[in-house]
Amino acid sequence: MNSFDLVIRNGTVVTAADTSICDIAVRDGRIVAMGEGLEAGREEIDASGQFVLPGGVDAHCHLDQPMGPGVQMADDFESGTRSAACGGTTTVIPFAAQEKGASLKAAVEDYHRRANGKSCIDYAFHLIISDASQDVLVRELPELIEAGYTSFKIYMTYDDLKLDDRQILETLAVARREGAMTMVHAENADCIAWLTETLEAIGHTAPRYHADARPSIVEREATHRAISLAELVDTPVLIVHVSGREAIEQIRWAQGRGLRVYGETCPQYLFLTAEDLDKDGFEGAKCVCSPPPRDKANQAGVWDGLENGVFQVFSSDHAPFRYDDDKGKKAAGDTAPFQYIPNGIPGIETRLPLLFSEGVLGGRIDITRFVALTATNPARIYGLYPRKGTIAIGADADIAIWDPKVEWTIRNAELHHNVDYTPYEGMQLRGRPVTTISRGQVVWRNGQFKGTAGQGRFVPCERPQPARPRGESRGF
Ligand code: DUC
Ligand code: ZN
Ligand code: ZN
Repeated sequence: MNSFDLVIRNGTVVTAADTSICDIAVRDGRIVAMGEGLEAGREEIDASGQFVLPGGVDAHCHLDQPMGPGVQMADDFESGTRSAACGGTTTVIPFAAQEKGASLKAAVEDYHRRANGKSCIDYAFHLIISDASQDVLVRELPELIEAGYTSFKIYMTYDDLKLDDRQILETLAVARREGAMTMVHAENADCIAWLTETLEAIGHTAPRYHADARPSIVEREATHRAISLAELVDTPVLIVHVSGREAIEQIRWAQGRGLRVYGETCPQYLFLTAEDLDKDGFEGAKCVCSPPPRDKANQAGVWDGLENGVFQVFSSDHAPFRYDDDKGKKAAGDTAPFQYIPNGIPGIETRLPLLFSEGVLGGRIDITRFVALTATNPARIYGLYPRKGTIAIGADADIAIWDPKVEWTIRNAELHHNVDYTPYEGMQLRGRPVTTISRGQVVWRNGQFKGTAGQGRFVPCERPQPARPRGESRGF
């Protein structure tokens, strides 16, 4: 009788630290042996000439997240995780979002109902705290952190989500006491509101003015403020979806001072510019996301940040709204002023291939950094490592096998999400995951999705930092 369920042979196995050519054996969904000439498995995959990478961890994506009236995300957990798997991702961390005035626990329960029986790959949840009431901060949040929801996002903009500085401080203090990780959407709400009204008053309402309403300075100021508030509380903070040089300078400055400040960026800031919002008619709405894509010089700055270590995490920020749909980008009509266009673009399946092609094969980052940015670092920062995000004995057998020789063109018709467009239509890429394995099961092979809805499991997260009880060194 064979002792291994699966053996992957002769691939170039890559972790965040090193590469080596070896075999990997899988039993009961976990990696149980690595070495040369391992004994036969019930199933065998020859990975000669291919890279064997940890499956991607997409630590920032939005799936089936309830939106305001009349707006609906196109991807639920089934279509969203199917699309992720076909792009080499094996773990997603979307958001359970609290509604203002409602319970955070109710949001988590609701989100479990949405994911359960549908997810094709494993998942954890971040929380979104939109109402930092005493009940949420003192009771609900500590209990949820204890139960494995150990990271949360807070917003400095969007009327239905934003916290003021005092509320941010109180929320950061809970993160410090309980050992959680705080993610911050850093844009100055008042600046955006004022600029939006000013633009509207002179009739500048087309999609391209979305970028003018949210210039770099608005992101830079909020990034600096978020860093300062986190420094005051002495707790780590991760600035999400960083779009360009000015915010990067703030993060680098903070890191240089020894603060635990992390940075995340996303494909839209490498591959899109504000010009993509300036298309005929309403087409620019396809690329409306916040912060907005900037210009070529900022793209270069984001590449530099990936190369030189300012960024630790590369996520999709997949926010799936259909274009030609009255619940999607056209929810307020196809001539709606930019501020009524749902924010976000799809990218859960294209995240890894874009960075692999242009970053790794383009010679900008080496493949170990690719693994760090897309799998190992997010798993570490959010408390999933070493179960997720690496290839090691004892880790879950979440693996993506990449063929660096495949050349292909991104076509929305061939992607697996439920969105009717991709902003990357027609881009020519090199390298692609040819096989994706989720806890030992092949879910994507040679262009075919092989997974099943419901095979993905919820994975609770460990605390990313030690809890520091109130009064340990400071009063909070
Ligand atoms: N901005 C966000 O903050 N979230 C979803 C998508 C977007 O563009
Ligand atoms: Zn955000
Ligand atoms: Zn987001």
